[in-house]
Amino acid sequence: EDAALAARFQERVDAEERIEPNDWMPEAYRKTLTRQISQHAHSEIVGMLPEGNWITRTPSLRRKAALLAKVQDECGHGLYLYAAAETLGTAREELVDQLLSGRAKYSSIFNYPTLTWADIGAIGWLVDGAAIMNQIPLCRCSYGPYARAMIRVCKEESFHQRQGYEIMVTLARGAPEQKAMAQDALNRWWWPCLMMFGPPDGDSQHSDTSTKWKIKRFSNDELRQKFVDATVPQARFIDLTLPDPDLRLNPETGHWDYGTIDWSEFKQVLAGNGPCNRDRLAARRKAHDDGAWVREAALAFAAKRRARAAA
Ligand code: FAQ
Repeated sequence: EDAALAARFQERVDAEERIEPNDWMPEAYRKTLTRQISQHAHSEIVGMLPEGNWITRTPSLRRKAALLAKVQDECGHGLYLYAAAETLGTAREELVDQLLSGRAKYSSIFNYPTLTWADIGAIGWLVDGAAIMNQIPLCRCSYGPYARAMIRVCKEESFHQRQGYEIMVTLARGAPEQKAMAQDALNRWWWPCLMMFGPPDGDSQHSDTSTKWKIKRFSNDELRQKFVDATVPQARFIDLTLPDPDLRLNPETGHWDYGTIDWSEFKQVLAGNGPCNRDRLAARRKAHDDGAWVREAALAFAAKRRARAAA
């Protein structure tokens, strides 16, 4: 690669200029962004499944309307993100194929089951809360299409987070059984949510280059800490207990110190051995197969239109 082009590229990034699809960029920049954006897209699409599980069993019509809207938003985010990834030169069909064949990653968090209604509250509160923490800085990502997509996505995630927290507030102030259900969901989702931010900084292989290229603005551990600090008072407000006996305010740093994360669990989930990995991929494959007729019809229609235009 041309060293002068690479230097010019880095200058533009350092000057906070946005890189656009037709601009020159290092191959490794294109590759890591395609990786991250497509993983993000897959996460949105697979992320519809745990909550989709409860659409037919919401406790009220109002809850159903909100949950339906949220899950539809996630689908929209996925499509938006596939479109952003495509601007880097890989076709959506190829990206989807990577997911369905098990070659692509998606967020570890979506490999956990939604056992009770309270899980829908916990996902909105914690999973969307973590997603926002990670995505707000991505609104300033050096790659234009990704940064712009994130602005709208973050606005919607913020509504999702409130929706989830409000479910938790309602349960936590309800009957003892409801409060117990909320606590149980918090117990199960807390640690996996901390893992969403990725491996500890020392083990994060992409962080150095992604920071240099201003894809990442904060490290995995920095965002994880921000999330813990933001969530502790929210849990206290509804009188729920975070399942971490080591959690305490550090008077020197002003941050909440937390206990040791079980990274072996994270590795197992990434290796395909989480509680729901197989179910999630099976559901996506079935949806893809069931939708084959739509793709065929769309292609046939496009071919007809082309033939008509040529005639
Ligand atoms: N799960 O070197 P790093 C949502 C992988 S929110 C699985 O630190 P990087 C909204 C990583 O890919 C969730 N894999 O990597 C929603 C890499 O593997 P690779 C999606 C993980 O990229 C809410 C390896 O470990 N959000 O969907 C995870 O610098 C509710 C080494 O890691 C995004 O994708 C993990 N948790 O930092 C939807 C945000 N963590 O690729 C429905 C955009 C790490 O070499 C319902 N992504 N890995 O094979 C990012 O910000 C970054 O990619 C990080 C990882 C921070 C996730």
